[in-house]
Amino acid sequence: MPAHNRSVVLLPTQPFDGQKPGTSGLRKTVKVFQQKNYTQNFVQSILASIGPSVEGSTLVVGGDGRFFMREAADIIVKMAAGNRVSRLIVGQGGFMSTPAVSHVIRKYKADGGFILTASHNPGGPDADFGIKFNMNNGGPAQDSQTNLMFQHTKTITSYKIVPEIDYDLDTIGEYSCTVEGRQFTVQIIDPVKDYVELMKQIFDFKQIKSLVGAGGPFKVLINSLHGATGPYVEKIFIDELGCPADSCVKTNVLPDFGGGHPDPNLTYAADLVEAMRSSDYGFGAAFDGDGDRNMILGEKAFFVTPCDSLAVLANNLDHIPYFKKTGVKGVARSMPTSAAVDRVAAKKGLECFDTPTGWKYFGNLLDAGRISLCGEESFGTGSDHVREKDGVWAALAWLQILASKKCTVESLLKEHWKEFGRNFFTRYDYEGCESEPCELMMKNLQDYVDDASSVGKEYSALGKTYKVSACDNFSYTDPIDGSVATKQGIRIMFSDGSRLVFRLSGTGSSGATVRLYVDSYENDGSKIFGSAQEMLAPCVQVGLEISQLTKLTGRDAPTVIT
Ligand code: VG1
Ligand code: CO
Repeated sequence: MPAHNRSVVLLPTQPFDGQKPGTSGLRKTVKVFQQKNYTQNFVQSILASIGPSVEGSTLVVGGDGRFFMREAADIIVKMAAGNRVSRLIVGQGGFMSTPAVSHVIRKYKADGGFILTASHNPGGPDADFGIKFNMNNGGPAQDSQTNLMFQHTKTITSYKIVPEIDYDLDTIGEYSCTVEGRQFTVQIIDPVKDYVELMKQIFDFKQIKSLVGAGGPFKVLINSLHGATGPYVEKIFIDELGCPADSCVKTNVLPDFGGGHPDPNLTYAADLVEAMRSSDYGFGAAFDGDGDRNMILGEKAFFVTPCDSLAVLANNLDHIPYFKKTGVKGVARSMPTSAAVDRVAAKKGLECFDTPTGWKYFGNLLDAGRISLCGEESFGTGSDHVREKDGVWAALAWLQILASKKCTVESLLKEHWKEFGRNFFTRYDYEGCESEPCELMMKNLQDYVDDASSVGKEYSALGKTYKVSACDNFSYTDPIDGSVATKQGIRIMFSDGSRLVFRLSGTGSSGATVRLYVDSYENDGSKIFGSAQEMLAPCVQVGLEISQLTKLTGRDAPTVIT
């Protein structure tokens, strides 16, 4: 029998405002999480949302290495004990990437898991922290669950904790004690091993190695942006696939991500773009803080938009051993993502779904076996192997296809455009705006879509004229459980097939971030290889005109263009 019999302590607390989980978990500045009882309140509310089955449950804990992760992991260990959880499976040091947590929940049949991350948001004492909770399918808690959490944060009066638990976060092993007569175990595991095994089951590593291993035809450059993929990338690309050690950079996980934004796009992963441009790498990839996002680049930094990446993968899944076994079911994309993948689905006779922004909306479709592949324009790509988007998986999927088809990134994409036409896409982000004018802008846009006379209106910019053919605020009914999500983004469609989408971000820690998404389809062979920014510039102008964005936010240029 374990030596100590610990007691649960009930500590009084008071609600904090604003503990409402957003697109993906609760994200606030570290300073906010460090307030007395702030983290405890939210953790207690998550545990309470599970209901009576929290007693005797097994939960997973992992985080992306950012500042405050270890403190939060320790709070969760002690509060899980206080709430009669039986077993916690914790990544060594509190560390595990988001897709790896999803896999570990599924593999060990846990009842859910905490992910300590603010994902692509910066880290450090003056930056962001976050807590996500995933369910027993390994996927993000759905709206009904996060609503329960939020309700609880508004009425909380106390939380349960065992102030002393003997365990060593940094040493792999099992630590058991007795809490009020019941056994409580903290199991510290290698955060990388299970995930690497999974990747080896999904892909043919030997074939990828023949492409990228020492002496192979392709040099790769993988950039972890000092985020959670670092240890996974080193193990997979260097140890398993035999890439030279210097082909993986920024793989040391830093609590502040080296001061940068761990967000794999052309702005925040500019060093990857630069290195690819000035050298002879055949493939480049970068991942975000918690390892679920990816950016794919070809030779000379040829950029693959996430929308196109999804479509190309959908068209070539049969080159990946996993899908040879499971077959390819349907596909899904978030609404703002371009319809490039829809064209592949149509050709292959696959079901295709259009869901709201956020991975949680793919969960039911994946669980029901309706889709094999899904993705978002925000650099998220994944499949039914886990219930999160998965950056390293996406890079391996691309490499497998390139190795199997013996082609380059650019030639694969250009062939794709020739066959299907091209969905040009761009996203403008206006980060850190004041909330009030942004809310006003969204209200005005709501009035615009409610106004019957909007359809038929014409706008001209840069020599092009657009006529509104339809507009709405996107709402989604889940085909599996019938749940409804409303107001998921203003859509303005034009008669030439172009589209504007407006949303406010749900992942920021303060203020507001406006996202303006623009896409159009082109099938004219003389235009499909043109520049997306040039192609979409007139439509962007129209978007700015309709929304009055510049006037309302005071911003004449976006923070990031994707
Ligand atoms: C953003 C993206 C969304 C993504 C979410 C979480 O949400 O647009 O597609 O699922 O981040 O990604 P929002 O509400 O800010 O637009 V991650 O990698 O930050 O967990
Ligand atoms: Co992320």
